Amino acid sequence: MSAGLAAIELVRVRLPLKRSFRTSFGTSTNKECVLVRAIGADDAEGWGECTAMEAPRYSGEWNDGAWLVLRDHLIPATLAGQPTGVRGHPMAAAALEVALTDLELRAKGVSLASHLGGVRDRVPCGVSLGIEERIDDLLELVKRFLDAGYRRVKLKIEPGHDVEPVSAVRAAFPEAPLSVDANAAYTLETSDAILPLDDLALEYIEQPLPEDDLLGHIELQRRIASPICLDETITSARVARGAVELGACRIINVKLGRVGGLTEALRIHDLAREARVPLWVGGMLETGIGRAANVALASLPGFTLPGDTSASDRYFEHDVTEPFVVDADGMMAVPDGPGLGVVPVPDRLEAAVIDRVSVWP
Ligand code: SMG
Ligand code: MG
Repeated sequence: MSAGLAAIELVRVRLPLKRSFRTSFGTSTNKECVLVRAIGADDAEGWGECTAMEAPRYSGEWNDGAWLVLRDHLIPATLAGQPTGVRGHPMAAAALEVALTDLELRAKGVSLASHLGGVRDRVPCGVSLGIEERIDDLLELVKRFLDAGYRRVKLKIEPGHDVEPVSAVRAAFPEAPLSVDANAAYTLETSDAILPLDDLALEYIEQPLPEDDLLGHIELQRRIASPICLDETITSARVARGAVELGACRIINVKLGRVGGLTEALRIHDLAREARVPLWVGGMLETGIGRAANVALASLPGFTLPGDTSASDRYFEHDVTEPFVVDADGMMAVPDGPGLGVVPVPDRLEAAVIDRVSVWP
């Protein structure tokens, strides 16, 4: 992979979020992440985005750790043409893999979507809404995004903010495609509190229990009719196979970062498709760089459900790329240019940069 690589740069960016985003594990007011820029011998570029956040709360990765493992381990090994030997750090590894793939595909003039085997030029979009203190604010947000055409609205829940707000949304929008996401906030024992959600015709209940509780999810899935969708639990194709075969979930959320990159995401795609388990592409509040990769992945045939692939303006006043938009029918165009099909807009990127470092061979 090192052929034609002159250097790899890490660029840390911070973008204010238009509205703070609260989940069961914390509140984000800014999007801060590490972008990877692979530089070819001829000054060609390839970009990737690390989906870790500022603190290790969604998973064990976080931006400072990603910066160091990329700078001191993943990138030096890659520039030397050696296997990295790194365990863990899937989000950091995925960002590097996407940047190298983008560089390579740009040289060939092939889009990431067609390289991966995409079959759609537009993908259906959902939106994920954070926990709101006031139910009226939540109802107003749900209305805004349904009116904008979004094809599924996901509501974040946690103990104390679950059955009541979700029932209110269901009552106000009887036909809307709704789901919930607990980000692992319950245990099998405390999950009795969310059993009433089973009567609200949800598309799925996402990650109710801790990521390592496969047995708990199997048991809970036996008790409820709504499909369980796993997110945090699905860290590899091997885990996905176990979860599907044992009945721990009926739907899978695929995130490139969480599973360690494109190669592993394709393995999960293929096995889930064979097992007839519907997939959708998750989100980590990505900038346009990460979003481009997500949307390319969502163009594959197994991704039949709307993803957390929302428009740039749902998150940011100014993205680092040209904004991604959702059309009135809830669909987003898959970039068809070479590689990711998008690049950072120089002055937008500069406005967001908070740190950078280059690593040479
Ligand atoms: O990208 O629109 C987005 C956010 C989607 O809810 C979302 N992501 O567990 O699925 C999830 C969360 C993880 C990140 S919360 C900041
Ligand atoms: Mg989730």
